Amino acid sequence: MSENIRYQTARERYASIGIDTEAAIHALSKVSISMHCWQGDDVRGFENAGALTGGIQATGNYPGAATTPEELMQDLDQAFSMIPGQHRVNVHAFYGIYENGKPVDRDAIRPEHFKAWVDYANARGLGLDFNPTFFSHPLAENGTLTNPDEKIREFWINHGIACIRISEYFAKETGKPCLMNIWIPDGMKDIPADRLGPRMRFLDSLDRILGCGYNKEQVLVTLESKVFGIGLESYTAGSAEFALSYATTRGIVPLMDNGHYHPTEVVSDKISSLLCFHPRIALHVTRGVRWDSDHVVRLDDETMEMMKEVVRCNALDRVILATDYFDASINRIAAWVIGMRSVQKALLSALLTPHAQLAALQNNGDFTELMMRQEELKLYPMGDVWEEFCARNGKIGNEGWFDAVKDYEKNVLAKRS
Ligand code: RNT
Ligand code: ZN
Repeated sequence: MSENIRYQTARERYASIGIDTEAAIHALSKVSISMHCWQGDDVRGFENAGALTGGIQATGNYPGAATTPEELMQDLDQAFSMIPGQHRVNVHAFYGIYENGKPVDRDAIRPEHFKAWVDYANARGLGLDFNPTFFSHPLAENGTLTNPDEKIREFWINHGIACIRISEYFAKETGKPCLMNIWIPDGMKDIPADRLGPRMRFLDSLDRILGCGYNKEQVLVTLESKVFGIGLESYTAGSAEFALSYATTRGIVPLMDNGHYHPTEVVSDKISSLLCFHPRIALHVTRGVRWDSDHVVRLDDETMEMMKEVVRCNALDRVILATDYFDASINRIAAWVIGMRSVQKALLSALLTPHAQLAALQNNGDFTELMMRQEELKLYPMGDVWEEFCARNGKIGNEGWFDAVKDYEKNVLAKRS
């Protein structure tokens, strides 16, 4: 039990509205978030780092990006040392580690190219998730799983199957299920002449990937939709309707990235709809500013509302959480830490909300009191509970963590070429 006086006061304060802060801290300790490895190197990967394509962009020139597996893993360690809790690492297929540094092509990647990631994760008790990489490749220029050229489409189908094998390997070696997320950028800059054709090819490609036969308990395949990409403004084959219908009919897990909808649409409103029909859903938590800009996640209204939905739908074990953003304009370690901690703070805020009481007000039509309570709750002492949660996890719960980032920047990042 804690001696911390501020925490004890906060605990009493929350108890007065029926909230058990101990239960909240306990629940938060159990939430594992899949942290995306690609914040550390601006989505470059370990192949020969050509341009980032696929309609996504990491803007900024902050010094110190990781350029080798050793650097990226060292940076991940640094970030995890400031993030409370036990999490997972989300790896993309172009982060394989090859003999003599010579990459094999995407259709030929094998588990052995990812052994270093397994060793990394196992030495730290982390889980591993995986993603086929359908971008930043010469054969992705005219589409991947929708490509009208059957040979190229097959190349990408084989990439998808290779990734399922690697995901199985991750699950087996870590002893934890591996989520494998499929996202393709395929689309059109300008008005298409055929919208159905690419979608039917996408559907067929997905069926062929999933048809390879795999252990569905060990590998959770998710499909991520999108509304548009840079240079792909007019048409996206894997739209929301396509992805959700596909996931529903094939029994895979739908994945919503909150940057992938029209700017006034909110994922917080979509979570409960999907939970009515899907045993599990997955989220990429990001922050779009005017567009799918993948800014670092902050403790903003929508992040809090999304996590509130997860908690009040009693779905912490049904919603699989991952971060997905890439900011190259600030210290990348800090970007990871701020984003992950923001998701956790949003979860804590949700866990410290008397959902049943508020729902009763809604059901009774007491909308005035509902609004009043929702507003008053905002100034409850959540920060004191957060600091306690961090302390119990051996982490600093306030701005104090940033000193280590500055030291690391001076001693490690600044020395990189
Ligand atoms: C792109 C998608 C996708 C990627 C990663 C790198 O808009 O959000 O999830 O960010 O796969
Ligand atoms: Zn995403």
